[in-house]
Amino acid sequence: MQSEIRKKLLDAFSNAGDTFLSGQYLAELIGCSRTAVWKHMEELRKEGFTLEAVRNKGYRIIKTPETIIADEIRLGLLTNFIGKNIHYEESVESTQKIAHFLSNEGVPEGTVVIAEEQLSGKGRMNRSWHSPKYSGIWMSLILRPNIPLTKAPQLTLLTAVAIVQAIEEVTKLEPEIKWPNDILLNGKKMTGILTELQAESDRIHSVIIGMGINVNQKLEDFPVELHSTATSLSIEKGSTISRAELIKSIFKHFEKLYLLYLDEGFFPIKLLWEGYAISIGKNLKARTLTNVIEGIALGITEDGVLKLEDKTGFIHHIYSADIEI
Ligand code: BT5
Repeated sequence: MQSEIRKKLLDAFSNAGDTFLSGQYLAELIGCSRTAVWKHMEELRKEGFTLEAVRNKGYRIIKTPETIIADEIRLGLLTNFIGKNIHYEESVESTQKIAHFLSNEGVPEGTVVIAEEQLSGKGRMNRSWHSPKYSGIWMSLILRPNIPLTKAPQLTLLTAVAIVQAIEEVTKLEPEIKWPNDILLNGKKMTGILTELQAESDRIHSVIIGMGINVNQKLEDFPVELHSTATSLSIEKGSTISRAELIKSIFKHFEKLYLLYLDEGFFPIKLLWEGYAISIGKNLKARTLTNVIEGIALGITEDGVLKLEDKTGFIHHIYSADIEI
């Protein structure tokens, strides 16, 4: 919906209070047909507005969507640096883009960019990430760890553990991790993680960790092509979940794991990760950029690399791939 039309509609409803506004009135107000009004109302509903439509009376808004209030996150936040500096936006192309920019500006480690909506959310390898308004957590975290470049993928695994622990704490659901960057519920993808680096030769300048978590979407809010593969926490739980509470919990678990990692290395994180992983011991197909390898997943190495044993007994080390179980 054009932002001008959206503003006109929301202003009209805000002035009307509890009074219904007829389809005819709204059509004249924004200069379109009544069918187009109905379509606009549908879009508002998808954004999280609760609407009432009554024949011969028209429409009214009963409840506006829950927005992520940065102050709500700050209140009771139990961390020292993760999430202490929040950069909040209503609508962006991609939070990753803003995080890269802010990182270059020298913002402190632990700064996060959170948006209510992404117009071109990014997945890996230039794929897109569907990020509708008010219903998910779309955020990018800026880190500046003093680790070699090759160890950066470990942070994707660490992030997955932090998100799973937070989801368990807040929703009591029990998600599983699919190597390297997916979190699933009932076999469907509910979270994706995108780790990007800013580095010179072997020195990491910063690591930007993008987290996309489907929280309050209904099935019909996903594009049709994702209906059989994607899910949200609220679909699985059957109730709405507070995004601010979940974000706070992710920050808490992340900081704890990250400090442990900087102190003791990847080993303790690896143990936790293995406890949540679904792919281990299973027969998998790994699609890399150049190859498809089939075999049994033996586990991950000390560096977080997937070990896959093929039919001949050869053990492949997979650094990056899409996995089919
Ligand atoms: C990922 O890529 O899973 C990484 C997603 C990272 C998104 C976050 S949101 C905040 C930050 N800002 C960004 O711009 N990105 C990050 P990949 O493994 O390549 O998976 C992408 C594939 O997942 C797509 O090709 C779709 O098939 C599917 N997909 C897209 N949107 C989805 C969604 N909302 N839920 C489940 N699956 C989705």
